Amino acid sequence: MQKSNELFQKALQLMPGGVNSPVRAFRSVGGTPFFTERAEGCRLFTADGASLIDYVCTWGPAIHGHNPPQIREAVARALEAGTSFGTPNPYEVDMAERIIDMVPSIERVRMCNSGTEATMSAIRLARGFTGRDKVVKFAGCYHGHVDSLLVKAGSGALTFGNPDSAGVPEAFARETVVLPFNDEAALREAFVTHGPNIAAVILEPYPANCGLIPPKEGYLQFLRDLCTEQGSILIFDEVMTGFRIAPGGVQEKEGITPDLTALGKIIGGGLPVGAFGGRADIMSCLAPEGPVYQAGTLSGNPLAMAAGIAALKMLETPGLYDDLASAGLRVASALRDTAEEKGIPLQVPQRGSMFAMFFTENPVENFDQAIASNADHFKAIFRHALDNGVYLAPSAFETCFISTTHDDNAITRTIEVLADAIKAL
Ligand code: KE4
Repeated sequence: MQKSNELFQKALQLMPGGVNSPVRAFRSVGGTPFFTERAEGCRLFTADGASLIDYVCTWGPAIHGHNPPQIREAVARALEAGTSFGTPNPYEVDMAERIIDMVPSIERVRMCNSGTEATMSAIRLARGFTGRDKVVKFAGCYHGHVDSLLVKAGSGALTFGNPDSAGVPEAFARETVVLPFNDEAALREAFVTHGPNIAAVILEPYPANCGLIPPKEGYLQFLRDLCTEQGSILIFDEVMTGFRIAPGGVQEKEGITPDLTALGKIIGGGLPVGAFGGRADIMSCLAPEGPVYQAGTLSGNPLAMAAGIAALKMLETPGLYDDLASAGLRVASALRDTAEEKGIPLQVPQRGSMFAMFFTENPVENFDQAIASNADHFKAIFRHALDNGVYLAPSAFETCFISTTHDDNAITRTIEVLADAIKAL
């Protein structure tokens, strides 16, 4: 790791934590990060010549693996015409049409440059549309570094948010009500207390930023019905799950129609992107049609659109989602079986090509249960895997992703390495 270490020492002098995004610093798993020089298919190739089977997939976008020729060629073609125009361009129309066709609830859409921008804008839109101020979120759900969403519950079923980051004024946090996920009583109580002032409820429909926590049977429908009853906007943050769980995301899989959806990651094909969209009557409140302002210098950038359009086209491959889900189930089942043989309490929630590991006795249903799991065991698994050529998400509170390029050899090797890691605990 000599070259990576040298680069990291230099990076530490230049960038806070030596990174451009905190989780990459390996602070929660120990050690220092490797530097990647090239990525191809399911593998990262490090500055020190190592080759790693990658389950981070650049945090979700690389559903087709790294550097697929279809995306590379689409970007190269777009690049011939220039990098950015600052005017409407044909790619934006193509992208908007595809998103509206693929995501059941989206009638109109706005492109932006990150998932954070998408959720931030959806919240502002919901507040502008309803004239209400409060927003309900769930402990453990991450929606990007939006001031008003960087808050999490104290203890107890219902609390005012306390800032989870310096720099977030108490006044902002007070407008955020943080609840435990999968708890219908807490939701009902929040609406009894704040109902007429709740602009929106925002959630990851499959929370995947605290490991992976599937919703209980009926919970999403309960949320939908309560928001309808109370006139609050239901926002699905599908930045991660959109186009990953199904072409139309979790909302297609579960048959739930949110009012607004935030998107990102896969629709950029690896380039910076975000999008939000939903009911036409809500979206018509957005400038320049309506009073809710939102903008972006590079929103709808032709290179990002070209990459994303290529990625969306590739999702039309017959059997793609079934194959991804089979691979996810194969890994999850193998890990469960090994842990059971070894007598290690391990939960491996898996949805499609997403899986996580919680070292704990019982299925995890909320954030408090997630953080009670054995993070030291996860760190040991992470380290053993990395030392043996398998790169898992560098935190117990992230989710792993499988791509269409994780072939049988890669999955078989991964299962061998992770089984050895579990046996060594
Ligand atoms: P970005 O602003 O990072 O593009 O998207 C924020 C975001 C919003 N919503 C969900 C459900 C997300 O998962 C994310 C970003 N995900 C994290 C990791 N789980 C990105 C990695 C990072 O922060 O470096």
